[in-house]
Amino acid sequence: MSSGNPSGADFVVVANRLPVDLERLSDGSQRWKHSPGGLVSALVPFLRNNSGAWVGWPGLADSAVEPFEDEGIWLHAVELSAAEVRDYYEGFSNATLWPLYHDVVAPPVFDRGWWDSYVKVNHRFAEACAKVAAQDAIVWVQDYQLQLVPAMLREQRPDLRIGFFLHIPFPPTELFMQLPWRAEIIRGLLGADLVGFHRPGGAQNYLWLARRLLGLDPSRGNVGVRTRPGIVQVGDRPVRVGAFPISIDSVNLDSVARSRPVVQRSQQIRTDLGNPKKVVLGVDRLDYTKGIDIRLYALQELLAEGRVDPDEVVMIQLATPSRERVEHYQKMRSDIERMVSRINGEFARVGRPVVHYLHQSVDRAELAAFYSAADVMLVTPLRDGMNLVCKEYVACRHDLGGTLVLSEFAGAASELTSAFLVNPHDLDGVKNAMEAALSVDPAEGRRRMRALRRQVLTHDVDRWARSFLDALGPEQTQP
Ligand code: ADQ
Repeated sequence: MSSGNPSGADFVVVANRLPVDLERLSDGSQRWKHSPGGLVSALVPFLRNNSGAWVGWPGLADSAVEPFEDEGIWLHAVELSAAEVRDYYEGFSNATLWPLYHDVVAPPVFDRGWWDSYVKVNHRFAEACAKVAAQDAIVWVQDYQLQLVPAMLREQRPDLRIGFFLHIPFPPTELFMQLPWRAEIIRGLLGADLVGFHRPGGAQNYLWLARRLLGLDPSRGNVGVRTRPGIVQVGDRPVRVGAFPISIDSVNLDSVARSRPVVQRSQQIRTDLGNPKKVVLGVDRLDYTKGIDIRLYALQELLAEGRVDPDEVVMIQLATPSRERVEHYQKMRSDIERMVSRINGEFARVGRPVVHYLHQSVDRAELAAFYSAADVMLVTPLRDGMNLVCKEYVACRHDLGGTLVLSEFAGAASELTSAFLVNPHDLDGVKNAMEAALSVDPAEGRRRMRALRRQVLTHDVDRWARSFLDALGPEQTQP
């Protein structure tokens, strides 16, 4: 057991990915690219003020990288082989856990080889973190790829204060019970002092499973846990379990959307579209949980029934390429692209497509311009831990324009109650909500948007990070 690292970092974030991506260029050389997500910007102040470090995979297989400092934060790369990327990441993380935790909207694959790789790679992350963390440091482990790290790390470094946050939904207990390695995952998370979920339902499911899977019979190798509201008692060690709904850097995005170049660009987008009466927008990682197909079906039927006029309404779907080597994603991409061409084949005119589909990532300013240009924003996931896109849309609408159609199955639905909430499994309900959003009375639209903005601007990602870290150990971190 290591006795701790006196010269190490006092605050360590452990995540599957580093906040920078290593890219291999066509000439064989490599370079780092910043990937400025909300999580990174929320944690940067804590990292800088607490001699912070970040442990993660740089995004390229078989890349050994020495630790280096980037903008005041030490980055420690964990190396993964090509086989580990296939088995731990694309396999167990994205073809077992991802579908299982999203209500099995695709069938999860249970493969013992993938599980072995998941255990091995989680060990490597725990070891890397144990080396980097100073005595009594705070460690914050992120997400479903690393659920075994808390217990593995506690075994090596009992001095640490360990938090874990799950960014995706935690599933209903009946579904979780399908997992052959269910007890191992619950035990892995119990190594933390605080386990956080987006929604109280996830926390409750976890508490139930801890009792059911680990608490019944200590003589059979169970740890003998007891649970009470919000706490699992592991021997004399309490593990707190709670809900911490994540958000975005709302104030910053609001000011990006107000900037002159973004306002001009958003007008330009409408002009480029031929100044339609209404612009409808979808923005997603191209993932089968996001319900992109549902909104396309709904649009197609509304057009066919004459409830939407193709001369007046244009839809834009921005889809970031995602997990392109996982088979299910390849099929979904071609299904969606077929639907887009079918709608355009039936309803477009020359120079006037009804659906503009961009399988591309755009930068933050461009994204803000799209949000500002859209009259109706469609966010229709079958299941989503939170969904940040809907919050980003709201943050960009300082003009109180725009209407949000939001799935009840996104974590954000419990906060954004002034949206047009829909059940994405109910196609008629989605169609009705789209029609209502397209024809909303302007005063009613402004009333709804004002309420949405009040929520999003007062609950930002900084507040989320503070509330988690306060619950984990308030006296030890400086914001
Ligand atoms: P994701 O599944 O990635 O996150 P989401 O929360 O919507 O889902 O975040 C997607 C991010 O990607 C947003 O910031 C969005 O702006 C960006 N994005 C999407 N398409 C883009 C495009 N074409 N160009 C540029 N940017 C694009 C997981 C969980 C969510 C949870 C988050 C955070 O699945 O439920 O909200 O983590 O915890």
